[in-house]
Amino acid sequence: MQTAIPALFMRGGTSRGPFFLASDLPGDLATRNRVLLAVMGSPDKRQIDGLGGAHPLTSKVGIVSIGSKPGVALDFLFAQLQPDKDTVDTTPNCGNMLAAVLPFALERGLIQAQGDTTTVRVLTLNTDMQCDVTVQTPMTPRGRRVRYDGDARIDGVPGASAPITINFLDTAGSVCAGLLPTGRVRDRVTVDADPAQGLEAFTLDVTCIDNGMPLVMLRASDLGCTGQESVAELNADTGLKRRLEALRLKTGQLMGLGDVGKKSFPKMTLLSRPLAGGALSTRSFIPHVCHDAIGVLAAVTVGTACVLDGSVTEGIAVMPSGNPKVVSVEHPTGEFSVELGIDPANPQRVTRAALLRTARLIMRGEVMVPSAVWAGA
Ligand code: NQM
Repeated sequence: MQTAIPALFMRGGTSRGPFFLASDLPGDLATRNRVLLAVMGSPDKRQIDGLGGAHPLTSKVGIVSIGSKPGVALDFLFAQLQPDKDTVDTTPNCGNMLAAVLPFALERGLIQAQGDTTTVRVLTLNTDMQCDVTVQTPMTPRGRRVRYDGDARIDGVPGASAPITINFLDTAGSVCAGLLPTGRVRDRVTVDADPAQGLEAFTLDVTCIDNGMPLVMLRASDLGCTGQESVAELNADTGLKRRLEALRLKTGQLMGLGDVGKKSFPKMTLLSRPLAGGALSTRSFIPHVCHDAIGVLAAVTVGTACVLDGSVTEGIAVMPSGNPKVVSVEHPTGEFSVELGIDPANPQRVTRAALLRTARLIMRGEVMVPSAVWAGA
C-alpha cells in the first residue's frame, strides 16, 4: 500500500525538487522527515527509489503555506536533503528554490494573480527572512496564468524563461548571530595536522560571513588552486576536499555554529581574480560537492564581502562604482549578478539585495510513499 501526496515538481533557479502544501504533509516533524526521505529516495547515492537527482542541488524540497505574519502573503520552508545521507536540514535558506514559491502558490490557488505581474512578500521560515518576489501573470483565455517562457537567461540553466525578480529585505545573520559571526572581517586560522587523515597543518586567512548564507571565503591560491579548475577536477581532488572539510569544522566553531560535521553549512568559497569582466571568480563547495554555479544567497554574501574593507576579497575583487552596485560573481558555468544597495551613510553596509531568477513547473501530480512510512492524514 502507498500514500499519495499532491506535489508539483519544479525547477527554482539552478535547483529542482518537489513542492508541497504544508497541509498535505504530516504535522509531526519526525514523520514529515521520514516522508521527505522516502519521496526523494534518500539515503542512496543514486536516489533510485525516489525523485532526487543524485546531487545536493536536486535533493531539495519546498513546503509552502499562507503567510503567518501581517504583510506576508506566503510562508516558505526549505528542506535540504542529501543523496547519500538521512538528513533533512531546514536550518539554511535556498534562494534558488525560493524562486519557485510564488509560481507554486499561484498554480495551487493559494493566492490570486494581481495583474500582468504579481508581487508578494514571502517569509522564509528557515531563517525568518522576508523578500518580495515578482512573477509574470499575463491574461490567457483561461484567466491569468504564470508565464514560464521568456527571454531571461540565468547561467547554469539551459535556454531562456520568464524573469522572476527577488528583492531581499534583510539577510544579515541568517543562521549565524550576525553578518560577521567571528566579530572580525578577516581571521587567520590554523588547522592542525591530522596524520590519521593524511592531513598536514596549514594556516590561511578567511572571511567568515553570513548575509543570507553562512560562508567561509578564502583565496584559492592559499590552497594551491588557481580557482579556475573545473567542477569535475575539484570534486575529484580528495586532498583538497579533506583540507576544506578540516577548515570548515574549525571555522564552524569560530562562527558559533558548533560541530558542523553533519550540517550543510557553512559553505566553502574559493576566490580568485575575475576572468570574464566580473567582480571576482568563485568555486563554491556546498559543502562537500562543488556547485556547478553558486547559490543565490551565497552570491549575495560573496558580493557583501566585496564591499567590506579588509575582507579576503581585497586584492582580488574588481568592484563597480556607484550605488546600487551590480556585483557580477563569476562561477563555473558563467556569472551571477547581484544588485546591492549600500547605506549612503555607511559604505560598508549592504541594506538590500536584488537579483534575477527563473523557474518552471516540470510536472504536477501525486508522489507515492509506502504507507509503512506514512499512512496519510
Ligand atoms: O545560497 C546551494 C543553491 C544553493 C543554495 C547550496 C542557494 C542559496 O544553489 O541561496 O540557493 O548552497 O547548497 O540552490
